[in-house]
Amino acid sequence: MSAAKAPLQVTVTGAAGQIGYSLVFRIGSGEMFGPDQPVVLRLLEIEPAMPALAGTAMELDDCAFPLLAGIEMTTDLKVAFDGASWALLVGSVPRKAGMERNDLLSVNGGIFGPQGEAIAAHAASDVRVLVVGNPCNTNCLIARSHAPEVPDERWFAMTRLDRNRAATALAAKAGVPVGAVSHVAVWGNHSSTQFPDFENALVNGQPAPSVIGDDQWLKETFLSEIQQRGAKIIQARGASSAASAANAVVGSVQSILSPTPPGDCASLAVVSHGEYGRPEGLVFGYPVISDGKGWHVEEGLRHSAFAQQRIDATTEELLAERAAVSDLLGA
Ligand code: NAX
Repeated sequence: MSAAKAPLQVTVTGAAGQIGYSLVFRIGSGEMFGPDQPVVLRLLEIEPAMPALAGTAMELDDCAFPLLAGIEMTTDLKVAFDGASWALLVGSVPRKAGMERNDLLSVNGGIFGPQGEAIAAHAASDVRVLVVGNPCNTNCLIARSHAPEVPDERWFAMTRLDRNRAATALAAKAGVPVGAVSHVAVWGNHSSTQFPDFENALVNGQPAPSVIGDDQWLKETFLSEIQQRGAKIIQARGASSAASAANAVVGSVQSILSPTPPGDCASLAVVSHGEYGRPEGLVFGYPVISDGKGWHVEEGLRHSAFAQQRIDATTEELLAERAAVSDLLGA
């Protein structure tokens, strides 16, 4: 019999929040890292949320998850990231009425800079970081700039929820189960300028545009539905996406850790090295291929002038965000 694996240290920030309340159970159950991988949850919160976090931890205890080897609750960055192999940065300050996007960027910069420093100083040498808290691409850029020791390929921001929304919409339009849709990637920013790439998406292995046969729907209805889906959920639920966001965190991690099926791609925002002519250093949504150990941005995809214009627009937005936080960037 092989020896039991050592527990994996997994940090979740903002763990008492809505997404955290769904996410930590899916990690504790073993769903994220597999049925033979024990985990220790390292849960970071701010002081006012510690009582709620204690409640979440009680519920984790009450699940009696055999793979949950420990729960650490803390407000201290050093404790939170100590030995972490995965840092899931969910906690952030939501946009409040009257707050400009630039205010939001700088408030969150104040959170993600110190977290980047703490990751560099205290996390495990194999740490991987997934930023969920919005604006996630630029928060990831800020954290990474404060942790230059952590290689570029370990940083990710989440576009998976947009990808899942896009896959579901394409499947509904084509009249097929969602599992028949593949190779869906969201390009650029996780914001309303994102480009969910329907041109390279596949339905039963065939190009989605030819299967769907309705260009106008793809260019207008589909794009705006995916770009505005988050706002629609808020309208309906009175709160932003939570369970589906946690589900997308699970999917993002699995898409990094598991080989990408042939003909498919993962959708992740990663540090640009100039792929497809995007500026270096931006945390940019791309199609990604993983072999289970490493990953690369998928090469050789083509875009129409229409798609290129959208990709350029989301690039411009990310450049403007980077300029807005320039004084919060580290090295
Ligand atoms: P909540 O407001 O329910 O929870 C956020 C939690 O973060 C709170 O418990 C708060 O106390 C904590 N927090 C705040 N500052 C902190 C700090 N400095 N250190 C540690 N914890 C801190 O938000 P929730 O609905 O869970 O969403 C979390 C973030 O995910 C938001 O920024 C949200 O915009 C973002 N989202 C990102 C998505 C994506 O696809 N990338 C989709 C879902 C979601 O909108």
